[in-house]
Amino acid sequence: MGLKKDLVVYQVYPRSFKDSNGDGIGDLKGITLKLDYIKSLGVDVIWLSPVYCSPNDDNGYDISDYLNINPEFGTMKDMDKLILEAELRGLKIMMDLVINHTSDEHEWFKKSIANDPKYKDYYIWKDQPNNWTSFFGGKAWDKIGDKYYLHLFSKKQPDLNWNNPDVMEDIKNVMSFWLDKGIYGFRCDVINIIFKSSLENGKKHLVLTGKEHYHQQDGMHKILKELRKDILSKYDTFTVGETVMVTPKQANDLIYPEDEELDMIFSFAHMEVDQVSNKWFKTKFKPKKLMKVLTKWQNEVYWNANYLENHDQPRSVSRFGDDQIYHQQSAKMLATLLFGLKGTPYIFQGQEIGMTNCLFNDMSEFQDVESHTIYKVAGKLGIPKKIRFKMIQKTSRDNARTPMQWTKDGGFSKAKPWLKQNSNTKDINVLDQEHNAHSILHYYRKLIKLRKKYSVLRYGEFESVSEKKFVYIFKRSDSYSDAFVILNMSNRIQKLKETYEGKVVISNVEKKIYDSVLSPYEARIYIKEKSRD
Ligand code: TEU
Ligand code: CA
Repeated sequence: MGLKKDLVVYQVYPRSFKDSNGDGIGDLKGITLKLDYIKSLGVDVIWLSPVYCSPNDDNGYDISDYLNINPEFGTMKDMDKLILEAELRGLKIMMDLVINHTSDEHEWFKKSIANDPKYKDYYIWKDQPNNWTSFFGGKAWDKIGDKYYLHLFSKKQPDLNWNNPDVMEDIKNVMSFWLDKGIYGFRCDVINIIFKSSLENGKKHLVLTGKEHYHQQDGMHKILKELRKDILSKYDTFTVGETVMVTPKQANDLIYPEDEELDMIFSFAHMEVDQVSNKWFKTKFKPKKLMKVLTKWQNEVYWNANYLENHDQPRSVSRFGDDQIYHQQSAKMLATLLFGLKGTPYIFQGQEIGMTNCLFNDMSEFQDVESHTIYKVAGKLGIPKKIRFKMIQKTSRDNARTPMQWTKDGGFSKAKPWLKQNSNTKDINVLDQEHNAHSILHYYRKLIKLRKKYSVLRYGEFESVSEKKFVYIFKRSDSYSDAFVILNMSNRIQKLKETYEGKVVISNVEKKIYDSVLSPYEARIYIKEKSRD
């Protein structure tokens, strides 16, 4: 993977980043307008959530044309311009590749319904449904005419049939088309469930039934190897797979040996530490659980894609920090964690200013198809309205999708945005933080600079030093230096038992002397350079 290990990635959710034409929807020109801002963070790669044509049942994750731009976002010319302008600034662009399913409005699906000989087996059709359930809740099958088709997500997202070699050929063409345009690579959506090895009934689980027939199958490895060999290896590319429910062993199988399948994967284990049986049932966050999972993945996985947020997760400061009294402190502590770990750091838009969950007051304020589906399904299970609404409020993906907070009054759009703007934009926004040297924004910039400066932060081996109830300490080391990352993950003062040598290169609390007392949510990184002879 070589120099790819140096890169820092910034995720843009185009719908909510910047609206350039006043229709309330973020767009490509908006992103181009903000490239200097992205560049100023010090990141190297932009991951764009889908910008292809889509009826937006799942905000672009339901693609109706892989080779064209959603008119709401602009034109192909705007895309070419974005790629060019990014390149001029030394930024690379990675696109979202959604190939488990398409939109039901894709030509392929329309032809499949019409029994067109080439397309009739592009999707997964059955006379009778099996018992599989959808990731968004409810049954995974719907009926058109006298046949049922499989959809592991919404019913407007029919699953492609990866047993059909023509599907493979078409997707290869899609990939080459974008790589030829100068795209750097792909974030591969739910890539470890694309291959269905049988359509038998599955084991019943509380939330998901049937996964043993499509999760992490040998056929998936075969597909990834072929895509790598025939397409990706012809270019200089970067790939990260989104892989659900994987173990460290399964993660390694996808990324090692190098250059056969994916460069790295997003796992979810650390996103499950504050839930009971599934993400809708949250419990009190216990930092120790997070430490344990992170340490395990650091120790066992060859190279991690590290993230605390994305467009599917509630905001990290609201979840693992304190979005009220210790907002700034805890957001910076979490940033230190993200950049302290070994692996590639991913920042989700707004995370760098500590954007928080949003207070939604009514179901009608939510846009996300998953939130609405789960609300209905939970209703059928007899869960009372009030409780269901609370679940959605806390966990809805819309928490991450509210418009980017540029200024005190939003600065995202001249019109009413497609999704409610968080009212705390008056206190949490880019402009204010630009002008404040102590802001979360400046702290992120500083962390990125440090990562570039010290090889130990990029390549250093990881070793967990202490996982106390609230204090996480780990060491990174390479032949030049040792680094100690010290994190108080609580809102109370904590005491350090040991002393640490070296210089405090960054901390979220300014102190004359960094002694054994850790303030609430204090974070420090010590670096001690090794003497060389
Ligand atoms: O997400 C896949 C996924 O399994 C979850 O993260 C999902 O968003 C949800 O939390 C399930 O409970 C990817 C995309 O990131 C997501 O936005 C899409 O909706 C989904 O695939 C389908 O394409
Ligand atoms: Ca717009």
